[in-house]
Amino acid sequence: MIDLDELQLAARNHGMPLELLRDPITPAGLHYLLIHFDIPHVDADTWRLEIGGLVRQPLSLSLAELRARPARTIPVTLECAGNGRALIPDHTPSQPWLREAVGTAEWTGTPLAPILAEAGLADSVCELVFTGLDRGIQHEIEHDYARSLRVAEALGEDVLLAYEMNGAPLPPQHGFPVRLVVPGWYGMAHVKWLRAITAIADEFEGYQQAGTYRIMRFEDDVDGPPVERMLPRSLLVPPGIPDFLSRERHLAAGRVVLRGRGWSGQAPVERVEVSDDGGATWAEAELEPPLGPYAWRGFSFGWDAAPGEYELCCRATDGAGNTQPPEPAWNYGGFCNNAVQRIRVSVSAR
Ligand SMILES: Nc1nc2c(c(=O)[nH]1)N[C@H]1C(S)=C(S)[C@@H](COP(=O)(O)O)O[C@H]1N2
Ligand SMILES: [Mo]
Repeated sequence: MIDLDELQLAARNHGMPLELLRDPITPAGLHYLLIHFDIPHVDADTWRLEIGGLVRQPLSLSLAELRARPARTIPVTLECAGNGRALIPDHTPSQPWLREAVGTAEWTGTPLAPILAEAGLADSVCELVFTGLDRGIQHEIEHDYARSLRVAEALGEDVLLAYEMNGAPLPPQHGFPVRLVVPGWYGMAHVKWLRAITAIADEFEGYQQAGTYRIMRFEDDVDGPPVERMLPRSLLVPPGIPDFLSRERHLAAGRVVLRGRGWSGQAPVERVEVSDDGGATWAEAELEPPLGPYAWRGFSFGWDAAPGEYELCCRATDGAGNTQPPEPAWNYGGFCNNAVQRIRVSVSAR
């Protein structure tokens, strides 16, 4: 069960209502939200992005200067690494997501790689550190929210300094004025309220990099593999109508088209299967054309619903052969739970 500390986080950070899976692009106000500390107040006129550390030419860019650079818009699915945490027993107390910490927006920004080229990375550079304007205390460590990327990842052609979400300036809660977008990676890499990019010669030791986002076997197990790219996952638009409290679904017998979306940060989704018996048997869903290489892919499945009780499931497989397990793999942080979704459905005679 969740405690009051977790409820306090859940009341600040909202998920995407799963019925929004019907839309390819999630409206900004319905996209999930994860904010570790407070939303910083930012004056766009005086804000600057400082690019420094081991570079030949440090840069200081205003919002107008960033906006004047070449722009790209990419639909990107973002998912919190803790999505599904509440369904993992005995995890560290944290944001108690069920399955709703996901959304897809069109992010507009300027590619990072040419800016790093202009700054001129020294040969000794190992990682780039991305620091936000937000500060707080986690695990008794006071720090600015900061994450790093290895040079090769930071130079990826689709990594953006994004200043628009769905064609409008970033809302305060999503990182105004500028956030990092690292397509394919779990949410923690997409640093909001960006203030600095620093080139360093070692591996970054900041708390959000070295002290968490690891597959931990016990508290303070920081030697586990780092959490990076999203594992494949798929979710159904909940069919029929919900019961207010249990959220169990109710529908009338007959043909229903089940719809949903699947994604993976490892490789594009190539297959989705649906089950109406809790995963005992599976049938192929039909895939919609992809929205882009980093966005969820729509699917549909024609289901002949006879009166009875069902457990609907769906399962995505990506082009690298990764798929979803029936049960979560346990880890102390409650990360990367991509177990198949289970929806209780009650079908009544017409
Ligand atoms: N500066 C900063 N960036 C941040 C965070 C944060 O707390 N501070 N949270 C991260 C996490 S854990 C996630 S899942 C995503 C959530 O992005 P969203 O709120 O725009 O959906 O932002 C990431 N970037
Ligand atoms: Mo997250």
